[in-house]
Amino acid sequence: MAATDCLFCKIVTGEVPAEIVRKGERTVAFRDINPQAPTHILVIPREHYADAGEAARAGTGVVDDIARDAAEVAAAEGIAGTGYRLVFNTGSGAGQTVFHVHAHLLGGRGLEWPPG
Ligand code: IU
Repeated sequence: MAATDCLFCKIVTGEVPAEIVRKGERTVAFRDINPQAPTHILVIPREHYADAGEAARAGTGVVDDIARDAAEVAAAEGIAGTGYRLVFNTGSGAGQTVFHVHAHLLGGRGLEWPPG
């Protein structure tokens, strides 16, 4: 179910434009407007969940769908071989600013650890 006034729900419905790279049965992937790496794509479920914990607790397998579809996008972007990072910022203290769960798919450059 879409949440009113959720920007990412509006990207799913097409009300808000985005550079979509993959439309799946349960997820949509689009390029981040403020990329932090040569490849920076957000993978989101079509259904609205505030964060990764809420999505996992729903018990619908949607977090698996996100991870699997992100792997497909990584392969299509040519970064599956060199490696990529999938990040769920969860909570404002961890940098979450949009409260519709999304995995950041980052790659195309060396990625340091620990992250900032
Ligand atoms: P965060 O983990 O909630 O901070 O990530 C939100 C991301 O959404 C962030 O990287 C933004 O650049 C990105 N984003 C976007 O791609 N398109 C938008 O219209 C908005 C944010 I608002």
